[in-house]
Amino acid sequence: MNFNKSALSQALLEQSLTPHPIRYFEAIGSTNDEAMAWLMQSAETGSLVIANQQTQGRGRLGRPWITPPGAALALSIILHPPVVYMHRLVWVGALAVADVCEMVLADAAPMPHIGLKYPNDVQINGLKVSGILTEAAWKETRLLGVVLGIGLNLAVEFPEELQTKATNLTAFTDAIPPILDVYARLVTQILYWNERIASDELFATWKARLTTLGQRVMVNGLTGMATDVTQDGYLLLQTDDGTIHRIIVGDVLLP
Ligand code: BT5
Repeated sequence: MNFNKSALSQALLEQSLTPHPIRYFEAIGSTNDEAMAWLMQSAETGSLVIANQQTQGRGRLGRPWITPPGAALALSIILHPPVVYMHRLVWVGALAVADVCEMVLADAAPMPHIGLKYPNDVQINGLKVSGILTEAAWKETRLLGVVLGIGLNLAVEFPEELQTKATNLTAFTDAIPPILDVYARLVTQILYWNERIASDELFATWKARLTTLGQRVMVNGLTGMATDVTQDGYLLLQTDDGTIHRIIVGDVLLP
């Protein structure tokens, strides 16, 4: 199944996503770059940049994120979280995507497993369906705002090196709703969790969905058991000598 680019336009998105200010692009380098520039011009909370294709999509640490035309969601939303909770925006994005995957796959048989891999992957049956990239803008020590960027694969043809690591929603159902509806649900769920950014509910739901906990993993060069996560976003890793390490945002690998 593919998603025709004619299904998206500035006018249709404005209709579906009222009252959010929107900038839509058929093709763009990175929606996060456009959103960051908009944020610096005082964009309001909830402003959206959406693209049908990204030619320079980015992951963390400058890694590439592929968004071929008409095959995936690519969205950046501008938010203004309290600075003490800004690390939680990754949780907001991940839970919103997980909710959307659950809604879209509600009738899939058998129901695949939707889980989160610390720190920022949404996985279906252990394969990455979505990635999340948050980028903050500061003026000296004042947080001006954050861009929450989300890519969600619908029908991406992956290069060989990703074929055993990545997946699409269309791999699990033939009944994907129109892409405009998927965007609308995603934005609704982002706002739902963003309103709860300070809540125990957000932390507990994120933690409950983390498939990383209870697994033996390798992260930042250390191997051990991922035992817990903390409210401030650390992963607790117990190495074989019994030491508990507090780790922030490394790449978690299975040893
Ligand atoms: C991420 O980085 O997972 C964050 C991706 C964020 C993408 C969104 S799209 C909208 C907004 N605009 C942007 O420019 N970015 C955001 P990281 O954890 O570093 O993972 C990157 C790695 O994922 C790459 O090195 C590849 O191995 C893999 N990858 C690339 N494209 C993928 C895809 N479409 N699906 C699954 N895996 C992919």
